[in-house]
Amino acid sequence: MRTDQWWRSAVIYQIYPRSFADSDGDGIGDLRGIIGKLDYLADLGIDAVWLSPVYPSPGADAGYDVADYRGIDPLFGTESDFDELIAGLHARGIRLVMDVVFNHTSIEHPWFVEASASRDAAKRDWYLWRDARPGCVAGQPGAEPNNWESIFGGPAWTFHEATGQYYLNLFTPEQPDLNWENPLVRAELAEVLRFWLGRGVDGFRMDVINFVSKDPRYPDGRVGSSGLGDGYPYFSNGPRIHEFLAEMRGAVGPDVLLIAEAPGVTVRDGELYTDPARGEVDMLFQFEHVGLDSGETKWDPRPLQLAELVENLRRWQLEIGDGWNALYWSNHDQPRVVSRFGDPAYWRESATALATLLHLLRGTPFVYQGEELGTTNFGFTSPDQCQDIEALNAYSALLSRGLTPAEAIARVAPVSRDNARIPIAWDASPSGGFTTGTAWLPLHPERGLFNAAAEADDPNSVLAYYRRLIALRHAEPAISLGRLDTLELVGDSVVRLVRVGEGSTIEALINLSSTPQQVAADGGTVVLSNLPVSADWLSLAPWQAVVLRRL
Ligand code: TEU
Repeated sequence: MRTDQWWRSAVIYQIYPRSFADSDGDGIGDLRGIIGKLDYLADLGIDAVWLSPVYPSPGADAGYDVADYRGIDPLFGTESDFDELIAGLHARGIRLVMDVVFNHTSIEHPWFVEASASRDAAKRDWYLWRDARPGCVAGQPGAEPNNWESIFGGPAWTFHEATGQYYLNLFTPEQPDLNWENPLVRAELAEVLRFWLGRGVDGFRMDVINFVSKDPRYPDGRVGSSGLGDGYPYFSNGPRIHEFLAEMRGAVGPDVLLIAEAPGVTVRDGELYTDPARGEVDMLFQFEHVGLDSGETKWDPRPLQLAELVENLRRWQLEIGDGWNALYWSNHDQPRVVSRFGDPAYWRESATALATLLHLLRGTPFVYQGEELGTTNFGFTSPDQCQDIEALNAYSALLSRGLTPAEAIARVAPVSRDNARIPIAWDASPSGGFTTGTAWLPLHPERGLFNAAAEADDPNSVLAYYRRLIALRHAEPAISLGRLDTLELVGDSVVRLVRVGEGSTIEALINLSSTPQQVAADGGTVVLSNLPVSADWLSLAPWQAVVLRRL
């Protein structure tokens, strides 16, 4: 059993290092850039930082293709910069969570270099090699061992000419999947966790960790509109996943925070993964609520039904049992929430209303860099403004399906991961105070509106509201530890949420629409609101959120 569960009342801030702050003018954010912003993080009041990968990487998937699990990419700084970062965080009472990408390595990782040298290489079995489909000519289209589609498009198998076999890559061909059936692989990965604990880190966010146990039969999946098969039922939450996770927990001990990123989990899976009695991981990122506004693929948008969103959140709140949710609207893979579930015309109000809903739920809220400033989507008009492999592949696939360039970019722009990855605006200047050079992705055209300098001293800013919201969670055990009593949609667009703790009850009324709404409230003391509260409680302005302590 855990002794210290600090993360239950914590708020965690995600840093995507290449877009946070650039200290050396190369246009790419780095560790010294983060060191320069530690007081900003402390002022925000967050308890921990989750740092997206800073390991050596050729960058096929912006660092999620790791070539050395124990190093720091010189792009981001030196070993001593890392030590200084961790010391600076700890000095401010902020913990550090590293991102570990253990489902796959980079093709440049020495393990893969060795494994691909020959069929009888000592490390051959560290990856998932298979022969061509029986009766097919290896290397020819359709000869892949099965029909699984890669998450970034195209077949999930890459033919390796030199040794005449295929390797599995659920993401890009530059990200070969590791073979977790091999105990040496697992032992080595466990050593990596212990290495970083030795460097002083406090926890790990485990990238697509529920993909590491594959169904050993590798069956074909159901064929979708792309002509390829859906392998999810066979690679996600596979037969040995709980055993593998328990093994990783055993390697780090009970007090290290483990966060699973787990696409495709149901709430029942989530309960098993995060059940404290089982002790596998402490919390979990699931994907159901960020799939409610798309069809078969993320490039097929459909309007969000608020009732569906509220019902989905409610289910994850109530059915996770003794488990624990990681709460998020955004991260480096998701578009900006104001453009997605809010209204850019009311960017301040909708940013703060959505934040209120998320931060009043039971679980650990995550703030993705720039979310606390109210940042909106970029509004991409050309693929030249994007760099993400997923967006660029999707753009080409849409063109080859007969869409015009204008139609294709219109489908990609609202959901491209680049929306989250454009640099943070620290001020309104042309470089946004992000770099003295040329930023690796374009700066936001509206950085005059949402930048840290403009918001820092403005009591009505989104940033100031996030500070109050985070402080409220720390001050109010009903929010951090209490149970969820009610989460419901009142009328078409007001969310009512009630949290009950020992000796106190907190209620929130949140208008998630751009029209005024009438509500009936039981009354209480206002502890937080993003807009002036009407004297009679009865009217909520567009995107108004009111948090009350019940009498
Ligand atoms: O993402 C896992 C994942 O399946 C999705 O979030 C996916 O990246 C995308 O959003 C689908 O539209 C993790 C990382 O967060 C992501 O950045 C990596 O690209 C991916 O794993 C591979 O490591």
